[in-house]
Amino acid sequence: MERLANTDLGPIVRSAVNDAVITDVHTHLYSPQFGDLLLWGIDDLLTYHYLIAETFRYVSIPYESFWAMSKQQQADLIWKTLFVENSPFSEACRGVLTVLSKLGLDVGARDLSEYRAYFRSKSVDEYVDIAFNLAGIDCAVMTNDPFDDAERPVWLSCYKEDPRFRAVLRIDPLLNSTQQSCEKLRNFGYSADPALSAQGLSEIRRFLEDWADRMKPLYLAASLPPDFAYPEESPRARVVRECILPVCRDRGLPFAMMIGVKKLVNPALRLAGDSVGKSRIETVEHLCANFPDNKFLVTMLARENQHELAVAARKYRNLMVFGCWWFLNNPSLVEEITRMRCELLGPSFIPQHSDARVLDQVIYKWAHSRTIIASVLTDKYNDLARTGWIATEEEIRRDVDNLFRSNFWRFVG
Ligand code: RAT
Ligand code: ZN
Repeated sequence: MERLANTDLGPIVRSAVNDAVITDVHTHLYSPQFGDLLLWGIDDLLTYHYLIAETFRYVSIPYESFWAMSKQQQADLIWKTLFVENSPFSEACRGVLTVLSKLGLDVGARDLSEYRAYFRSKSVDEYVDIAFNLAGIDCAVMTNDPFDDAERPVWLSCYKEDPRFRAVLRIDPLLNSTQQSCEKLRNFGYSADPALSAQGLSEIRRFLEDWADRMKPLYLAASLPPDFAYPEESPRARVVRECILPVCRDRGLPFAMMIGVKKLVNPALRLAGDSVGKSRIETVEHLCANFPDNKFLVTMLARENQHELAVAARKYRNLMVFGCWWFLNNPSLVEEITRMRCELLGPSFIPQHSDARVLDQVIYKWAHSRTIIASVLTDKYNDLARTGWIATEEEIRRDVDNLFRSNFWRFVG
């Protein structure tokens, strides 16, 4: 018994987690052929919307003056405010420093011009490989919006598959502003009507089918507000029932629901102006129970929803919980949520996605997540060891691969 009490599987778990090849199941990255849509480098890192929100904790300039600045001027202000005049220990600030350090740059020098010079010396194509290698990811799953005027032309003209990036058909406007989307659809040649007639609904389905053919997405996705309810009598619920679920079911595609965003509580902050609210688990339960031939990837934004979401996943095998999203992607919350999910679900969930908007961010988001996930798993395997069940290295590597990669690929089929 003495021997078992002293068993420490930490070193084996840490090396399994550090070696794991990851599929990053939700990012906002693009393959290089999307041109400027793929953000990378120090100025994009510093102007990440998480850091913009933090900067306005300190600066008193009008919002509009900030938006009128060039990207480099914004980055200068953010660097001065969040890194020089205050200590950068918020998770988003620390992330920038982790990236610089993993790239081998001298973080202690605090020399922004040196960091800029490093990125000027790289081409985007070589930098994709550098970032993917340092992060240990084999594939970044994109977020592709057919309503986006910058993105749509690439799909319609010259898109070529790049094995490092896979598509996702993201359809927020269809669900969150259905009436305006119908107007857009008519401009695209689909006769969708705001009253959602039977003919209009079939046109929305045709739109989804066409874009699914074009993008070959791994899943369909939408971010949804805290009051997202199903069933209910609303245009959104009708589009879910009549369009999204049948198209997803027929093609075997999961529907990813990212629930709990309160859009633009401060519109002056633009992309940084969204917040969080508690959502209704009953919606997820109802969809999983009543559409057993559909698959649902679900993440929720409020900490308060995490326990009931993990419980729901115990009830419905067509529900795959993923990631610690956005305001939850902080060490203390990732630790708490991952520990709870392990205890309720074993290794049958997807612990994290990066949500990277800037290529470099995969480096820090995965470094930080790996450390926490390894520490939670170490405790779990050591708890087992105290019973006499000593997991082998092969078993640990199997579980880690499922968590970081294979659970996702099996679920999307
Ligand atoms: O995390 C973020 O960057 C958010 O702004 C959102 O993009 C969110 O992740 C989403 O996918 O809607
Ligand atoms: Zn996202």
